[in-house]
Amino acid sequence: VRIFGDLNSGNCLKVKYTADHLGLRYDWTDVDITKGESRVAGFLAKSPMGQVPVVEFDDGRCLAQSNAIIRYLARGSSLLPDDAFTQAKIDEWLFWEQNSHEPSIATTRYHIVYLNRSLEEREAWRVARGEQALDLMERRLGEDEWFVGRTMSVADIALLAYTRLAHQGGFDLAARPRVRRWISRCERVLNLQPAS
Ligand SMILES: N[C@@H](CCC(=O)N[C@@H](CS)C(=O)NCC(=O)O)C(=O)O
Repeated sequence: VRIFGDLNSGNCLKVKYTADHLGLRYDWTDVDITKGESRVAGFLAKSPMGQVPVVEFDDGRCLAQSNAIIRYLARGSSLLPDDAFTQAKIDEWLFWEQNSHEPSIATTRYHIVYLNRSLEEREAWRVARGEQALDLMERRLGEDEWFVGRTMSVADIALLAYTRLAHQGGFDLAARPRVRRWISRCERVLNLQPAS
């Protein structure tokens, strides 16, 4: 398979973490979104959504949307148990991540890391929603070590990508020890160095 992505993007890193953990062989093609490379005709032919990540399979079929991709790659592995209700609980977190976590935490980081805005320019409503999302994660991790089930699943990978980079958007995890321990737990399993 070929993965089209940007290694600074958490959405793309979700796909890398999943593929690496599963030991999948893939070619990585860098797409520079700051130069609009995901909006050119050749890329739009692979995904009309015009965003990375996109995965192209050997038979030419393409798949976009990070959480759809990791869910598909993980089928048959411990990252996505077969039980239908367990999968639905994983989907709960995947949808929540896209609706309530990524638009606040990832977008705030995007403004700072990609657009070079200052911390003072952060949008208050996104900051408030991001803080709420992190608080909810802290509460959830008071009950269990993983978001769904007794081992790491794609729900953890989807949430990990931008949570471990949240400080780059000015979010402070100091008062969220369970989230910090969960990040370390995920990093150990995925063999990742702590993010700077
Ligand atoms: N919901 C999508 C979001 C993808 C997304 O926002 N990709 C960004 C990078 S993180 C992108 O390609 N931006 C360039 C653009 O929109 O032109 C997913 O989860 O894959």
